[in-house]
Amino acid sequence: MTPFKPPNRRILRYLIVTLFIGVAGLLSLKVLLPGPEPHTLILTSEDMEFRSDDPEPRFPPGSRVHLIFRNQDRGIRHQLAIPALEMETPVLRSGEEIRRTLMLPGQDTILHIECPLHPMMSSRIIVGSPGTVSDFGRSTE
Ligand SMILES: [Cu+2]
Repeated sequence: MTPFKPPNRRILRYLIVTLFIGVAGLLSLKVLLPGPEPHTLILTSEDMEFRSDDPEPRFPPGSRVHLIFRNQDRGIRHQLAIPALEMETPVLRSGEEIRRTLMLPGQDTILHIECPLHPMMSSRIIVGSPGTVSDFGRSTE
């Protein structure tokens, strides 16, 4: 019977340390390198609708978007959710505003925006040039 040979601990430790340094290096590069300027999207809720200056906001895949959501509906609470990004704001009272940074998917798609309190409210963000590309499970008609 051959005796059990434990793995060489020095080699193991060397591999773990190398891996750790590599990952740390990559992470710091990502933090230090200036990425593309984030985009800004201002959405408001008015008269039970989502509104923005651009009725069909479009951003490149993988971009970072600073979302500003303002509830401008008098006396009505609203919420903003983007299910495909698993993102949901708290319920905003009239006059309240919230900011979120969104990381858009890396592929062309359409992100649907909803108000969980009012199913008739909807909007969308176009990512890239989706055409008939799947938009996370919903048909693009
Ligand atoms: Cu609403």
